[in-house]
Amino acid sequence: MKQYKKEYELFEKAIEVVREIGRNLVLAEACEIRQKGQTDFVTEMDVAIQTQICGKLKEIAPDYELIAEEKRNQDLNLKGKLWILDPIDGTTNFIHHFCHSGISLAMVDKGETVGGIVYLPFTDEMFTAFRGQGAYCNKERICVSCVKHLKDSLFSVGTNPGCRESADKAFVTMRAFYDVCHDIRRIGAASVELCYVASGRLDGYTEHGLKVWDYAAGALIVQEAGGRVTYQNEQKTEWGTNAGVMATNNSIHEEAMELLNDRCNKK
Ligand code: LIP
Repeated sequence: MKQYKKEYELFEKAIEVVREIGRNLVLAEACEIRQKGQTDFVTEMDVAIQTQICGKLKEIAPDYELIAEEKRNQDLNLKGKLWILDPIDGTTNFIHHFCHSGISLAMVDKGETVGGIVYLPFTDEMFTAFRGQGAYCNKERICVSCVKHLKDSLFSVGTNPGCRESADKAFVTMRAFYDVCHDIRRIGAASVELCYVASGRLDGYTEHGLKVWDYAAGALIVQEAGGRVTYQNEQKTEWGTNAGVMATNNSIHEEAMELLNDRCNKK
C-alpha cells in the first residue's frame, strides 16, 4: 500500500470526478445518436461525459496517458501510468431508457490495474476497488456470493451486439448455461455485470470479444471482492486487449470454464 500511496490519493479524487460528471447521465434529455456500426452506437452524452472526465483527469494527473472508448487511441505509452475510460458502458441501454449503464474508469500502472471505479448513476451506486484493499459499493465492503455449484447459480451471458458474426457462439453459450444454472441474465453493460458478480447479485458472467474499457475496472472489482476473472482469445491491439471474459465467485469458476470449453468455444 505504501508503494501506491500517491496513486491511492489520486484514485480517491478520480472517484469524485466520475461521480460528479457521471450523474449528469440521469438528467440527460433526448440526445443525438450516431451509429459506429450497424448495432454499435455513440451518443452526444458518451462524448460529453468523456470530454469532461478526460479534462478533469488531465488536471489532477497530467502525467497519465488516457485510453477511452470514443477517441482515437494512438501513439500512447501503455507501459507507464494510464487511465482506461468507458464514458457510458451500456450505451444501447441508455438509448432505450433501460436504466442499466455505468461509467467505468480503471487506473493502470505498468500494465497492472491498480484501481477500478464503476459508477451506476441510475441507482447512484459507486463500486470501487484498489488493489489489495478489497471492493466496495458506496463505501460498504462487498464480496462475491457463496454459491458452490453451477447448478445453483444465476449466470449472466453477454451477446456482444457489435459483433453479429459471432452471434451463434453467444447463443450457444447462453443455452449451455441456461441448461445447467438456475437461470441466465443479460443486462447489457459489461461493467455493471462485473459489479453484480462482485456484489453477489450474480454468481458469474461471461461474454466474448470485450474491449479493454468494458472490463478493466470491473475485473479488478470482482477480484478484490474475492472472485476470479480469466480471459480467452486475447487479442492485443494498439490500445489494449480485446478478450472473452469469464468472471465468477471463484467457487464455480472451474465448472463454468469446463462448460464454456466443452459446449461453446468449439463453435
Ligand atoms: C457494451 C458492453 C456490452 C457488450 C457490448 C459493448 P458500450 O459497451 O458493455 O455488455 O455486450 O459489446 O461493448 O459499447 O455500451 O460501451
